Amino acid sequence: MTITLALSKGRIFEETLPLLRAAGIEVLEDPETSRKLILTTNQPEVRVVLVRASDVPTYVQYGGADLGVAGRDVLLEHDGEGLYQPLDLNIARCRMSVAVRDDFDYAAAVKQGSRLRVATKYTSIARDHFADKGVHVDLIKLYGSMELAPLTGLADAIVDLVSTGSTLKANRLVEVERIMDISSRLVVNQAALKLKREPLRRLIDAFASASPK
Ligand code: PRT
Ligand code: MG
Repeated sequence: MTITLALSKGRIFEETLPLLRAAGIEVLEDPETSRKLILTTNQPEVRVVLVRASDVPTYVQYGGADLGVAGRDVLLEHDGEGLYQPLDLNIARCRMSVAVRDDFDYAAAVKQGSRLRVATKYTSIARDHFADKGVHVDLIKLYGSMELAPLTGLADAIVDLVSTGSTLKANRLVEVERIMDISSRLVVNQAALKLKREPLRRLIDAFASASPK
C-alpha cells in the first residue's frame, strides 16, 4: 500500500521534514538540488510529490496524493469538496494583511467611504474581508509581486501574506490591517482515509504529536 504525500518546495517542505522525521520518515532526495518531482523516502511505501503550493489541495482532492500540507490561505481560496482537514500543523506561520503605500491615508479613505482598488492573489479572502467591513472595493487579481501594485498606481492597497514585514518595508509599504493568522494544515483525501486507514492514522498521529504548539 503506497502513501503519497504532496508538498510544495520551500518553506512547507522544510518545515514538514521534522514532522516526517518524528514519524520515522526520512526523505532521501533534496528538492533544491534534484530535479525530480517524486522523492523517495527510507520507507519504500511512502513517497513525496512536489507540486505548486496552490495545487496541493487539487492533488489531494482528486487522489493524485493521499495527503498533503497546504496553507490556510491556499485552502480558503480553493473551493473543493472531498478534503478532510484533520490537523493544523502550526508551521509556515504568517498573517494575511492589508498594506498600503506609507503616504496613503487608509483610515481616511475608509472613513470617507471611497471606493478602493485592491490588488491581490487572494481575491476570495479579500472580498470577504472588505464585505464584512462594508468597504467597497474593486479587486484586481495578481499572481505575484503584489507589493509593486501600490507603487505603480495599479492599486491603493494590497492583501498579501506578511511574515517578518521586511518585504513591505523594503517597498515603503505599511501594514494597516491584519485579516487573519495563517498556518499550514494537513489535508487528507476522504477515500484514501477509508482505504488506507491504518497507515494514514499513524502518520496523522505522529504529525499531531510533533507539530509545534
Ligand atoms: O512561490 P509560489 O508561487 O510557487 O507559491 P507560493 O508563494 O504559494 O508558495 P510558498 O512556498 O512561497 O508559500 C507556501 C505557503 O507558505 C503559503 O501558502 C503560506 O501559507 C506560507 N507562508 C508563510 C508564506 C509566507 N510565510 C510568506 N512570507 N507565503 C508567502 N510569503 C511571502 C509573502 O507573499 C511576501 O511576498 O513572503 C513575503 C513576505 O515575507 P516577509 O518575511 O518579508 O514579511
Ligand atoms: Mg512564494
